Amino acid sequence: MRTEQPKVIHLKDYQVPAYLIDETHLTFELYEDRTLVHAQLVMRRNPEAGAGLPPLELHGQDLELVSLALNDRQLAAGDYQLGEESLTLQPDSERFTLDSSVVIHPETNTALEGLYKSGKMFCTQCEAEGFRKITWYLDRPDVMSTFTTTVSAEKQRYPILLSNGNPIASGSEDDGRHWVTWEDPFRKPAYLFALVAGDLWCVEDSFTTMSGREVALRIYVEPENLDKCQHAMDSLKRSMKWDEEAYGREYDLDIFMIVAVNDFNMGAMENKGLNIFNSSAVLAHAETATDAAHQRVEAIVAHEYFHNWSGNRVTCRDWFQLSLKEGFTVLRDAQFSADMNSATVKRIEDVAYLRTHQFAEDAGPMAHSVRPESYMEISNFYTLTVYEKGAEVVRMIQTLLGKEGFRKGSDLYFERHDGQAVTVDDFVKAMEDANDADLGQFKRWYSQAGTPRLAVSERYDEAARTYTLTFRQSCPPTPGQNSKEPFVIPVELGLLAADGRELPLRLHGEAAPVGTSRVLAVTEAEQSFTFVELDERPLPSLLRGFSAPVKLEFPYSRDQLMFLMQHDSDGFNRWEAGQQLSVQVLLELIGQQQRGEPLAMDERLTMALRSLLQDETLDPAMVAEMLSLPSELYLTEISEVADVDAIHAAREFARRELASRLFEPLYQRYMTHREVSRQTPYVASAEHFARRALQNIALAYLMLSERSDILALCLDQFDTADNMTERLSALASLINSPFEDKRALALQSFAEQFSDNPLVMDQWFSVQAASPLSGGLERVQTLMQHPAFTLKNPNKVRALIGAFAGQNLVNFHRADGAGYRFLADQVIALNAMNPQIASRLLGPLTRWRKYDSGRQALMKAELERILASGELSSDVYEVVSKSLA
Ligand code: B3K
Ligand code: ZN
Repeated sequence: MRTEQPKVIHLKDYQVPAYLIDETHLTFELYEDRTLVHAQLVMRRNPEAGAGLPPLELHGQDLELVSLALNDRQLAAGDYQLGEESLTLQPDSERFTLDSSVVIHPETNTALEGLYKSGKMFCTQCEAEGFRKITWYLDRPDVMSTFTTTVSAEKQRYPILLSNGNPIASGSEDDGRHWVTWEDPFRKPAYLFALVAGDLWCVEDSFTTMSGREVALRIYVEPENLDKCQHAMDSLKRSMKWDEEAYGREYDLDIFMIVAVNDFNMGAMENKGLNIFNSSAVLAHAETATDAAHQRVEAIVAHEYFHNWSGNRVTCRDWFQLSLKEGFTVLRDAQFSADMNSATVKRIEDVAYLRTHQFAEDAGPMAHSVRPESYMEISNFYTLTVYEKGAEVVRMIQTLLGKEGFRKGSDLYFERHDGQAVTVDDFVKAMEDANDADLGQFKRWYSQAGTPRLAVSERYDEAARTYTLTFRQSCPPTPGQNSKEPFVIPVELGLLAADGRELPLRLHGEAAPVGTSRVLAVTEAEQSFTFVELDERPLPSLLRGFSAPVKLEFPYSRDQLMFLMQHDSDGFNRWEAGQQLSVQVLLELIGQQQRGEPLAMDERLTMALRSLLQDETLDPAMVAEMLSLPSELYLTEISEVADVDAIHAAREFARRELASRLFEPLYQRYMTHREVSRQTPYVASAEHFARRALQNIALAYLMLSERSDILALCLDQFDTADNMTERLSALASLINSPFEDKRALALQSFAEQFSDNPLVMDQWFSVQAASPLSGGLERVQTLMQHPAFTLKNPNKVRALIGAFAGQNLVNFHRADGAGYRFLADQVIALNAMNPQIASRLLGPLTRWRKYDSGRQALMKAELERILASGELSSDVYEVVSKSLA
C-alpha cells in the first residue's frame, strides 16, 4: 500500500543485471504462525554488465530479516541498507555466496501472491514479482538459477511436501516434523519457483516421451476431489503427445505434477515441473462441471504444459516481453483445442471473445501495445491484449509464412534460445532467419496499440473482366500514440460466383490462377488488388478464418450475407455472415426502440436461421453458434454511445421473435437431442458437446414461449439430467422465466444438492448474478450474505460480483448509479485484501466513455471516490488514474 504515486517502469530503461545467481538453495520451515526461509545464493558479477563491483541491490517485500552473511561472514546492521522494498550491500569479490534468513507470514497473506495458505495447505504464486515476498532475491526473469529446495513441516498436517524438479532426499524428525529436498536442474527465473505443502492425495499415471523416457504424472487434490481428476489427466497426456507432434517438443523432467488449490488469483501457473492450478481449471466431472468447464480444463492444462517450452525453457528477458510466452502459448493451446475438437467452433469462440473484450480494451483508457512501453504495476498487464491479441499476432506470422515455414521458425527459436531469457525481437528474428523473410514492418503489431480498421471497396469492370478490391487501413489514436504507421494485414479471401462456386484467383500479372482461397498482404494505407478473367461480378468472402485482428468494413447487403451464410466454403465466414446479418437487424431494432417506434424484425434473419435448423447435415455446434445472437456486450462495443436499455430491449425482442417464428424446428431439434442425451452416458468429446449445445440453446429459446408444456420439459431436464451441462442450462432458462415459484424451488434444491461443492456453488452464484430480471443488484447483495460466499476467495468474487458487473448490463448500468456504487464499494474493500482481484474487478467502470453523459458522470464519480478512498495498491491506483486521465 502506498500514499505516493507508484513509479513508472519503462522498457527503454532496461539494463542487464549487474549480478547473476548461479545456484539457489532454499530451506522453508513451515509453522502455523510463521515461516522461516533460509536462502543461500551462489552469485557472481555479470560479465556483460561492465567492469568494477557496483552495489548489489536485492528485491524484497514484507520480509523480516533475521540474519545476513556474505561468504560466511555475518553482516552487521551497518553493512547493508534496508529500503522499503530493497536491500543493498557491497560485494568485495567477483564471486560470492550470500546467506539470508527471513521470517514471513503466509498465514495472513490474503493477496495470494508469494507464499500463502489456501484452506489448510501452503502454496505459492510467484509470477510476476511474488518471489520477492519469499526471500531477498534478484526477482527478474533474466536472472536464471538452478534451485534446490528443502521443505520442512509437521508430518501429520502436511504429509505432502512438493517443489520444482525431482525429489532427492527426505527424512523425519523426532518432533513430528519431516522434510523433503527437491532439485530442479534446469536454470529458471524465480517467477517459476513453486512450493506446496498439505494433506493431498494424488491420481497417478505415466507418459512415455518420443525418445522413450518414462515420465510420472501426478495430479494432487484434496481427498474429496480424487474422482474429478481423470479429465485433466487425459488432457495432460493428449497435450504431451500433441506438443511432440505439432512442435517437436519433448518433456524434460522425470515427473510432472499439477496441484489444485481453491484460492487462486487466476486460472493456473506453469511453475517448472509443478503446475499450480485454480481448482476450477483442473477438476471436472460430468455431474459437477459443464461442457464449457471441461473444455476450459483441457485448454488450461494444455496451456500450462506448453509453457514448459514456450516460457520456461525459453523465457522472457523482462516483463515487457510477456507476450513472447503468453501470446505464443495461447496460440499453441488454441491450435491444440482446434485439433481435439471442432476447429471452426473453437475459432468462432475465440474471435467472438477477442472482438467483445480485447477490442474494448484496445478502445479504452488502458489500451496498450502487445509489447507495452511502460507500466506501474506489471500485474495489470496480464491482459487480453498481451494474451489474445498476442496470439493473433503470432497466428498472422504463421499465416504469412505458411505452416511449414512457421514450424521451421519455431524449431530454430527453441534451439537457438534454449536456456535463455529473450525478447519478442528474438522470436521474430528466428522466424525471419528460418524463412529468409523480412518481418520488419510486421513488427508494428507489437508496438502500436489499437484495433485497425480495414475498409474495403470493390469495382467490377465488365468489359475488361477484372475485379478490383481496394483496402484502406487506419488505426484510431490510443493513450500515448496519436498516429500509427500502416500494419501488415494478411487478408485471406475467396471470390464466389452467383451459383455459389468458388472462383479461381488470378491476380493481374500472374500467369495462372493460384487456388480459390489465398492470402493477400495489405501493407499500405491504401492498396488495390485486381483479379482478372472474371466473367461475372463475384461476391468476396473476406478475412477468412479471421486472418487478422481488425475491424473489417464491406458494404454487404442482407441478401449477400444470407448467400454467404449458405455458400461460403470457409466455415468461420459462414458464421461471420450470420453475425453481420444479426448485427444489422439488431441495430435496426435498437434504432426503432430509441425512436419509440413499434419494433419490427427483418424476416430474413428468421429465414436464414430456419434453414440452418432444418439442415441435419450441419455440425450441431455450428448451428448452436449461429443461433446465438451477438451479445449485449458486443453490441455495446460496436456502438458509438451504447444505449444499454435499448440494446437489451431490442435483443430480447429479437430472441422472442425468433423463438415464436422458429418454434417448430426448435422443438424438433430439442426433442431429438434431449432424447439422445437421455440415453447416452456423459462423454466429454466434441460430438457430445455439439449435441448438448444445440439442445440447450433450443431450450432457452423455447422457454421464451412461456408455455407450460415447455416448462415441464425444462423441469424434467433440470431434475433428471445426469450431467451439469443439461442441469445448469435448464436452471438458467428457469430463473430467467416468469415462473416465479419454480425459480425459487429450483435454486433452492440446486443449492441443497451441491452445497458441499464450491465450484458448483460458483455456477449457482453466476447464473443468478447474470440474470437480467429487474432487482438484480438487490439479489446480488443478498447473495453476498450467503454462507457459501466470501470476498476472500477470488472464484466467488468473479462468480458473483464479476458476473454481475460484466454480464448483467441492464442491472449494473441502472440509471441511478447504484450498480456502480456497489462495484466501487467492493473494489475499495478488496484493495486492501487482494489488490490483483480488486484491479481486475474495476474493468467495467473503466469503460465509462461508452455511455450517455448521465451514466458517464456517475461512473467517473465512483472512480474518483475509489481514488480518494485512502491508501491504494499500485494495481488499483494505475487502473483508476489512467481511466480518469
Ligand atoms: N503465467 C500465468 C499468469 C500469471 C499471472 C500473474 N499475475 C498463467 C498463464 O498464463 O499460464
Ligand atoms: Zn500462460
